[in-house]
Amino acid sequence: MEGNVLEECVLELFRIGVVKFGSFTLKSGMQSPVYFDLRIIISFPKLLETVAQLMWEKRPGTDYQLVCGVAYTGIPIATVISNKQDVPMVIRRKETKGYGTKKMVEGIYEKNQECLMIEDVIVSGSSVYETVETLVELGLEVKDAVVFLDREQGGASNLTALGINIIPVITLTELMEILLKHGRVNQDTYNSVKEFVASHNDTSIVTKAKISCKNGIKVTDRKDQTFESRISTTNHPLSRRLFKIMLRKKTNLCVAADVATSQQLLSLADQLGPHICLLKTHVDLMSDFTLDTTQELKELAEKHNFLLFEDRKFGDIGNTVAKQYSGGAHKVVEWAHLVTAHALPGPGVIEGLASAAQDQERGCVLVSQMSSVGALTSNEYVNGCSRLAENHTYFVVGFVSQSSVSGDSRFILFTPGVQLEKSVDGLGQQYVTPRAAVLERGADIIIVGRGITQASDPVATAITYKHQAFSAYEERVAGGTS
Ligand code: 5IU
Repeated sequence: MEGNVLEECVLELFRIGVVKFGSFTLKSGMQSPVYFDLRIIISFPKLLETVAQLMWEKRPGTDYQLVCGVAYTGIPIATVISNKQDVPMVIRRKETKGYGTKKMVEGIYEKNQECLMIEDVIVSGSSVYETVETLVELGLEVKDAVVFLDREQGGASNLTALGINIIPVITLTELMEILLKHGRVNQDTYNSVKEFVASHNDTSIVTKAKISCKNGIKVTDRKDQTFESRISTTNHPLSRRLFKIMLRKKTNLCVAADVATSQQLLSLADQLGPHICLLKTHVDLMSDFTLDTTQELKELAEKHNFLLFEDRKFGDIGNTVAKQYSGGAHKVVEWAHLVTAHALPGPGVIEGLASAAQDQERGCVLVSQMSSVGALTSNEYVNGCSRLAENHTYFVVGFVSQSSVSGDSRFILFTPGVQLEKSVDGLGQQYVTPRAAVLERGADIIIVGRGITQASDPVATAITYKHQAFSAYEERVAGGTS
């Protein structure tokens, strides 16, 4: 019976133009002789209902508290399932609002609820993976994903390896068999698709970390690993130094000294030095900057054992950033261990900075997400940053971010927008507490500016931030597996 419903459904999908033959470029850049475009299903409500029913019947479990459709075409299918089966639904946004994972998911949910994923087509499985990853980060249990069509290009095995059980309603081969049997395609078309499937069955996906599901996949996420264990996995000498400083001084606090004079900068560095692992500067704010100031700063950094971090946010082509970094009045490369860079220009910005650093021990931190309201750091940008970092581990130490943008334990996550109370500053800055930054947003190091520099007692206040952030880190790794 189900066989007939499925066959009729496939023939109907073919009739309305969901299945196309020719030469198509897939999202991954791969050329394919067949394209399956289920997006138009929303124009055929009855057929949409059939598709949703066929998918629901394939669910392996019996006790889902939620359904979630992968954007975009999974969403209308999941909506129909949710409505017919009376199972509440959640939606994961495709574009981030630029902050926290929580804001990426709409709908009401509770930790440990089991969610069934719904997707129209899988090629490599990356869209399913990204959606599951967000839901798992929020504490939901996601084991099963029903997809309408498996294009048999490696997606199912990619996801199985990550602990996600993929159940297709139909594979591309089965779909072609139905079309051939009913004379909708000829033998040549059938053969060309078969050959394509046979020669394109091993796509891969880039993953942040393995998904932690009840089915026992080991969590290897950065957040769960101690700084000690990360010393041996990172290959950047400055990351290793920073981990050692944090452990020795029991501090993951970076102070942002946005001050106007050398005297203020040096005084803060000396007073706060014992409590910080890193001092972040904007030396272009200073009216009396000279290289003598940086000489004294370097001495204080040695005396108190912290590193220097100039937040210049380099963002031009390689040739220009190389000159900006080594030249001008500030000669940043000569004194700052770390600098920030935007990923917008692509690999050239990192290569330019690295060329100017020559053989000095220097590194950069990519701005992956910003703390300000309405930041334009989309998901695609964030993923692009991670890929850039993975390809340039000799120079990239980590990311400035507002969420756990990478599960890769080699990278250090720096989170600004931190104060003792959740608040805003009137010019777009948004603050979370040190605990929330470390435990909810996955920060390794918190960056605090005015919360400390404008406090009536900056030293006592820095000690409070230091304790809160470091104990949150200890709590985080105590809950981990390594
Ligand atoms: N900073 C942010 N948010 C960001 C990035 C950098 O606040 O997303 I990238 C900088 C700006 C300032 C410091 O130098 O971090 C935070 O200072 P306050 O804690 O005073 O807001």
